[in-house]
Order: sequence, then C-alpha cells, then structure tokens
Amino acid sequence: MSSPIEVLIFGAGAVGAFYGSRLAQAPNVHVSCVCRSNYSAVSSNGFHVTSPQYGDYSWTPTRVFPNPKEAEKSNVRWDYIVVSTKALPDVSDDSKQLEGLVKDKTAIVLIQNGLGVEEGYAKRFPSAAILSAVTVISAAQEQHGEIKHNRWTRINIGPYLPSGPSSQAEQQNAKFAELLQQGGVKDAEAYTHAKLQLVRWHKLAINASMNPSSVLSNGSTNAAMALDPELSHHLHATMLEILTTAPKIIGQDFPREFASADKLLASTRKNTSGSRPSMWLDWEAGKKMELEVILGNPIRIAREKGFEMPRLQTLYALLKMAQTNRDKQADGKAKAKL
Ligand SMILES: NC(=O)c1ccc[n+]([C@@H]2O[C@H](COP(=O)([O-])OP(=O)(O)OC[C@H]3O[C@@H](n4cnc5c(N)ncnc54)[C@H](OP(=O)(O)O)[C@@H]3O)[C@@H](O)[C@H]2O)c1
Ligand SMILES: *[C@@H]1O[C@H](CO)[C@@H](O)[C@H](O)[C@H]1NC(C)=O
Ligand SMILES: *[C@@H]1O[C@H](CO)[C@@H](O)[C@H](O)[C@H]1NC(C)=O
Ligand SMILES: *[C@@H]1O[C@H](CO)[C@@H](O)[C@H](O)[C@H]1NC(C)=O
Ligand SMILES: CC(=O)N[C@H]1CO[C@H](CO)[C@@H](O)[C@@H]1O
Repeated sequence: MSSPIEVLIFGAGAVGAFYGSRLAQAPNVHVSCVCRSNYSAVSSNGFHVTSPQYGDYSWTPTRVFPNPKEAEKSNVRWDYIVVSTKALPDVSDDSKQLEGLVKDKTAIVLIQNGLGVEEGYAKRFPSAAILSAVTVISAAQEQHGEIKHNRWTRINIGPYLPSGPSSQAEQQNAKFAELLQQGGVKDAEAYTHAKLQLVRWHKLAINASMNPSSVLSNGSTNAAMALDPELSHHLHATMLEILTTAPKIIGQDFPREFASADKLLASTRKNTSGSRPSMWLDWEAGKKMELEVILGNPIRIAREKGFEMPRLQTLYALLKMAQTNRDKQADGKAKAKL
C-alpha cells in the first residue's frame, strides 16, 4: 500500500475533532492532533463522539501532541494541517505556531468562521497551499474529549488564490473534499476561490448582523430579534449592506441559490426554539468574541477597496468598546482580590 496521507489537526475542539474523526474513516489516512487544555484526557482516552447521524463512536487519533513543538519532533511530513482554533487575531497569531510544521507540499486547511482568516497564513507560508473552509455544523465539546455533534455537516472548501490560479492548490483542495466524502461527510464540496469567498461573505451576512445585535441587546434570541419591527429593520439593512458590498469586492455576483436577506430573516422568524449566537455565549462566559474576523476584517477589506459599511462599523465600534470595558472591570476585580 502507498504511504498514508498524514493529517494534523491543530486546535482539536468541537469542529476540529469532529471532522478529524470523519477523515480518519477514509482509507489510508492517518489523523493526529495537537490538543491544549484537553491533552491529558485525549491522550489517555481519545475522543468520544455522539452524533444523530453517525451514532456514538470512539476515535483514537494516530498521535496526540501537547503542543506544536512535539508535533515537529515526530518528523512526520504532514500532507494537511487543519487549523480549527477560534480565529482571534487580536489575541494571538496562530500561524506562528505552525512554523517548523509546514514543509514542501503541506497544505494548510483553515476551518474557521469569518473573513480574512487566510492572510496571516498566506504571508508566513507563501509557497504552501492555503485551503479555506466554511462549515455550518453545530457541535460542541462539552467535556474533555467528549464531542457532541448536534446537526448539520456541510463544509465547503476552496483554495485561497487571491493572486491567480495554482494547479497544485486546486488538486490538494479537490483531494481534501474527497477524503471528507470518503469519511462519510456527503455534503463536503470543493469550490473555486471566488465562490468560497462569496460563501464566507454570505455567512457573514447572518453572523455579522445577528451576533453583535444579540450581545448589544443583552442576549436576544435570533427569532426575537427577527420578530421585533425595529430590530428586524436593522438586521435587514445590515445584511443588505454586506450582500451588496461583497460582489463589488470579489468581482462576481452571488450564485442564485444563495438566500436573500428577506429569506434569511423569514427562516429566522420561524425558528422560535430559542437559539442564541455563539458570540453571546462567548460574551456571557467572559471570553473574547470573534470580533475581528466577523466585523473588523470585513470593514477593513471593504475600506481598502473604497467601500464603507456604516451599520457594520457602528456595531463593531460599540461592541469592541463593550469588550474592552468588560475586560477592564474583570481585571480590576481580579486585582482587588489579591
Ligand atoms: N462549534 C460550532 O458549531 C461551529 C460551527 C460553525 C463554525 N465554527 C467555527 O469553527 C471554529 C472552531 O470552533 P469550535 O467551536 O470548534 O471552537 P472550540 O471548541 O473552542 O475549539 C477550539 C480548540 O482549539 C484549541 N486551541 C486554541 N489555540 C490553541 C493552541 N495554540 N494550541 C493548541 N490548541 C489550541 C482550543 O483549546 P483550549 O481548550 O485549550 O482553548 C480548543 O480545543 C471557529 O472559528 C468557529 O466560529 C464552529
Ligand atoms: C442583562 O440580562 C441579565 C439576565 O440575563 C441581567 O441580569 C442583566 O442585568 C442585564 N444587563 C443589562 C445591562 O440590562
Ligand atoms: C431551530 O434551532 C434549533 C436550535 O438551534 C434547532 O434544533 C432546530 O433544528 C432549528 N429548526 C430549524 C427548522 O432550522
Ligand atoms: C454564525 O452563525 C451560525 C448560524 O446562525 C451559528 O451557528 C454560529 O454559532 C455563528 N458563529 C459565531 C462565531 O457566532
Ligand atoms: C481540562 C479542560 O480544560 N478541558 C476542556 C476541554 O474542552 C472543553 C470545551 O472546549 C472545555 O470546556 C474544558 O474545560
């Protein structure tokens, strides 16, 4: 048999561990992980996944590392390094962590929300293929190594090629989508650079409108916001701002099958199950929100091309200051205890 395809998952949280466990089912694929807080649990017991679609199963990664340095010492030549940390460029530049791991022919796969997540990797590793992926999965890691897949598996992946085609990146991109399919993810699909960027902007129309608005209105559910006349007007206008700016930046219209702002809001109104955006959950937990990739980067990317998105800019400015104030207060409280 030919030598196995070596995949390294960097940031084995809910998303990374779920897709890692699926890739491991494809023939002749080895999947290893870099874990952080969950290292000891995962290195002794592996992962346990519960899923309405794939059932309950255990998954033991080929190798488990406590940090990237240990992964480097293993001397494995990684075919794919999957990055599935939360994208927090204002907190840490995770691309730096991959130095020493990216070799000739290593492709870097980014499974992260938001916009502009690729730039740091493309700058640091100019000759590596960067594959950009967007998922709609709902999953959570509720305890060390315990992955709860709730619903949805769809993942779209496209080579990040802002300066023109590359047959190597396109080939690696198609292969990665095929491995996911072989692992049972039937709706994994390979896209072009432009179409994948349009997917990112389209997803942003939901996240960049709903998430900050939920936090700024002190934890409204998506449905409550879409049902309130003033808030619904605000969400609609914010979505339109994003959906009309993106095609001007990318130079291509949204494919017809992508839902309009009206449709997105109509389906949100129907779902009264009480779900709140993950940004609200992060805010409540006192964690840093994915503010830069959901709000800051899109505003800056548009501005570089001469476009302003004033509603988005307002949400960004207010929320960023709210986070700064919250963190200052928390620091103050921590110091007072000492
Ligand atoms: N969960 C979902 O349903 C969902 C759906 C769609 C998109 N997404 C997107 O997918 C991305 C990942 O989300 P997630 O829910 O999987 O987050 P998560 O469960 O918090 O996973 C992130 C993982 O990365 C680890 N990590 C971070 N920095 C690390 C480092 N320097 N070294 C080693 N490990 C590191 C974290 O370890 P620690 O525990 O030590 O912090 C954690 O295990 C985000 O961009 C998110 O927006 C998530
Ligand atoms: C936000 O809501 C919580 C309850 O979820 C409440 O305790 C808190 O006082 C509210 N904060 C503001 C500023 O209204
Ligand atoms: C509505 O949201 C809930 C919780 O996020 C989810 O369980 C349910 O499947 C959603 N319903 C529809 C119709 O999308
Ligand atoms: C983005 O929106 C999706 C769909 O509403 C949601 O599942 C996800 O948690 C959101 N992501 C963030 C970072 O808030
Ligand atoms: C030991 C430890 O910190 N475990 C963590 C495993 O991952 C979940 C979800 O990311 C955390 O909530 C746990 O604290």
